[in-house]
Amino acid sequence: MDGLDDLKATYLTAVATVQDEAALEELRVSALGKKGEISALMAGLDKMEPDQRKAAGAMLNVLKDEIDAALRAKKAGLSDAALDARLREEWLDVTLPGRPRPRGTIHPVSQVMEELTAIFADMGFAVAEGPQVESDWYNFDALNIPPEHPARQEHDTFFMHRDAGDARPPHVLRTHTSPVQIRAMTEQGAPIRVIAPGRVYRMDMDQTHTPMFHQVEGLAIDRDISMANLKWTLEEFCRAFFEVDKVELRFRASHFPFTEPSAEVDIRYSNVGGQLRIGEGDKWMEILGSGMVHPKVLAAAGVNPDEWQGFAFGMGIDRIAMLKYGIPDLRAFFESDLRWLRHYGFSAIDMPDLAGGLSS
Ligand code: 2NM
Repeated sequence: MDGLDDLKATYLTAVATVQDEAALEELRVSALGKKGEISALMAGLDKMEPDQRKAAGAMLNVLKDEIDAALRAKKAGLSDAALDARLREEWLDVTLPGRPRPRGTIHPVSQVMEELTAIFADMGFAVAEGPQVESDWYNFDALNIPPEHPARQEHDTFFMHRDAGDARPPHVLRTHTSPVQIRAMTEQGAPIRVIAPGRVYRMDMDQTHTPMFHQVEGLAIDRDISMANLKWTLEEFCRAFFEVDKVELRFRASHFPFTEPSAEVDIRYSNVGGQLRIGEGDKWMEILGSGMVHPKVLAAAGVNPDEWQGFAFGMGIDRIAMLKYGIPDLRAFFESDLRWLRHYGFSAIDMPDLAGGLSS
């Protein structure tokens, strides 16, 4: 076996001068890989006489071990050097000040909308949306409120402009989100379970009313939905929303054009030194309106009232936000006062969900 010393010298020199791990790997393959130089020599042992083979085999093994050891040592050296280089490059000054929290906050109305969406989604309700400028058919007629119905006056409607001589009834700013439910029923048919949260408009402005406010309405239509399902759904919602173990609701017979029978719903609460507590005490507060959807309303939305029935309800979001978060004055909601927003606003980084606690 001539030339082994040369071979050894060549490889050891190459290993010593190689600059990076990729080139080192190439070197390993060309020496010790399956088709490498040393492997080829070892394969040649087969053709030797037994005595020769033994001596040559021993020498080749020594050579192989020496080159292997040199490769490994170099590899360790290169990766140490690479780590040192990274550590020099990727440093972090831990004495720098932390990043400030975002200055903006989530408005209590947005927070409450997210909360109630999470609760109703958990009960199988999808969110439906629709236009804020509505035709009077969707806002009134489809809801069993014909042109001369007194409810049209009670709604204090904002009317859009019509040119003089244009006899068509003007569009309106929607006075409730019910038109969204009519659209959802018309588009999807029955069975259906949706909530419609959003802005609504009525010409009213005092201590407890703003001309724009927020409402959420719910709708569940199937073959045998009853007032019992309505009661359970609303109780379950109130328990989750107000984050109390016990709530008590009281249904009072009432009247809406779009439901029959209709009920206004009160919730039990106490007032201890100005602190309102839901679910205890001897006071009742009206929080929503509800009922079984009127057959005429189902028919207007293309749903056969002989086959389908169900409940609907509506409540004011601003009011339940005030109630839950102890906000005393409704009008401050829409004044964009930064001090108020910082005080009553919510962190933008924790969105409400049922598993994480709604408002924690
Ligand atoms: C309420 C009270 C009772 C209601 C009815 C409907 C619809 F579109 F399905 F007919 N949506 N919401 C409803 C029923 C709203 O708010 C006080």
